[in-house]
Amino acid sequence: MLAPMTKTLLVTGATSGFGRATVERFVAGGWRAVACGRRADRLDELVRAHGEANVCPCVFDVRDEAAMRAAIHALPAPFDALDLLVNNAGLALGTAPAQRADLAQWKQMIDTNVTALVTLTHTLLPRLVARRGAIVNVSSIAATYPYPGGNVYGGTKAFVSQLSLGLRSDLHGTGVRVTSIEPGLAETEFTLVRTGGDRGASDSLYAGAHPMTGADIAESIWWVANLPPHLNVNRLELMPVSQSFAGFQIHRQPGDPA
Ligand code: NDP
Ligand code: 8X3
Repeated sequence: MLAPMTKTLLVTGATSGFGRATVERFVAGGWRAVACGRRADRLDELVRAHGEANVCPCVFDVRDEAAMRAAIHALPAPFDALDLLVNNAGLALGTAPAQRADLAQWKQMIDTNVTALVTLTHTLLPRLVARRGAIVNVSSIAATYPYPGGNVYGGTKAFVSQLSLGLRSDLHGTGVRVTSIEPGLAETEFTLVRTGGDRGASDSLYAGAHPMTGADIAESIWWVANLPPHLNVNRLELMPVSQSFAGFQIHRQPGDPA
């Protein structure tokens, strides 16, 4: 009997949260992983834990197109034969209402969550088409449900969700699968980053909520990627049971007639 071929995935944002858990889940399942991020020490930890044959560190800032291209170009065999791209690197910055938001933070979210994601996808598409591979884009419930202070973050994730559907259309007939994963509350470094390092704010958001974990999201990515090749999950929305929907807000003017 022929041994099953080892597949390779590339995960952005592999130094933390969903990305790190995804690398760990896929390596445990027999894949090899290209693990990307800016914090080289964390990528080295992954290599030490799982071995050089299974994890290839790839250090670059996703917003730096030249660095990204150089890093992808330098991938050694067999890590250059990609079967799956997980576009996971991303962030939210701030929770201020639009009228008080910091424009630099808005631009950083757009540069990271949108521009870098499309640049890397465009770069890797020929390889993915050649191997009838797959793309998993990490979007968010914020793509669909607005909330106060979500403004540009939600906008970037709506882009990611809609781009995923558009890619499905364009890749029709190529065998390449595309999925948008849309998680809600999950405990990672996400809130620490969003609040500029406010550990108290992060801890109190998750306290008592039994949020999802990186491992939960990694498991859903694993499931999507390992379905039979004739099946495509277009979008997958996940929340912890503790999270659900609230109503619309209504601002009442004191003294206004009914
Ligand atoms: P983390 O903050 O734990 O991880 C974010 C990852 O993105 C890190 O590995 C970080 O790597 C990487 N990253 C951020 N900016 C850059 C950059 N400029 N260049 C390279 N890498 C970058 O958060 P999560 O794991 O929660 O977030 C992963 C994705 O999931 C994001 O897209 C987020 O929007 C999305 N998401 C998160 C949810 C949650 O509740 N946690 C819910 C829904 C979606 P490094 O800093 O080392 O470069
Ligand atoms: C992260 C989930 O609800 O904080 O994308 O926007 S939320």
